[in-house]
Amino acid sequence: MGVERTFVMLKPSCVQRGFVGEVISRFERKGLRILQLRVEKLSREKAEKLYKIHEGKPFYPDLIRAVSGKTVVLMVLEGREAINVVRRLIGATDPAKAEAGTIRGDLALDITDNLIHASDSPESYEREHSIFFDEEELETY
Ligand code: 3AN
Repeated sequence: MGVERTFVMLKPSCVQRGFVGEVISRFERKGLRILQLRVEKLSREKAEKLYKIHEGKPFYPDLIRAVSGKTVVLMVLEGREAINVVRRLIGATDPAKAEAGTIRGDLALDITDNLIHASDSPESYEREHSIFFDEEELETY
């Protein structure tokens, strides 16, 4: 696998608990490059687009409520096997089961508000980053 890009959203709880710097630092220390980074109040419309695949699941209403109208940090990261690397750094979806040393393993406990979202495949990356960023906005260096 070569160089990839991935989309990451730091959820409202990550911002509110003051972990933005810590999380970005973990990505940078790993060697990932930040191609885009923005702070935004997430509209309900964009939240529903981002989590469209979960529509109809029991946790969907809580998930949308937890992120809509609240401040999030959006970013595109680049690096070798970035999609899998970022998911491993983040840890399992359920923070109670996430390995110690991962972001969720170290900093989260609640499954609905598990601090971070990251793309799980190249197809998800394409779909998700285009909700928030224009291709020409992505820096390269
Ligand atoms: P991940 O965030 O690890 O990619 P997904 O994409 O399966 O996990 O789930 C998206 C979000 O939906 C999770 N970050 C979490 O907030 C919520 N979620 C997933 N599974 C559950 C569940 N069983 N109960 C409550 N919330 C869930």
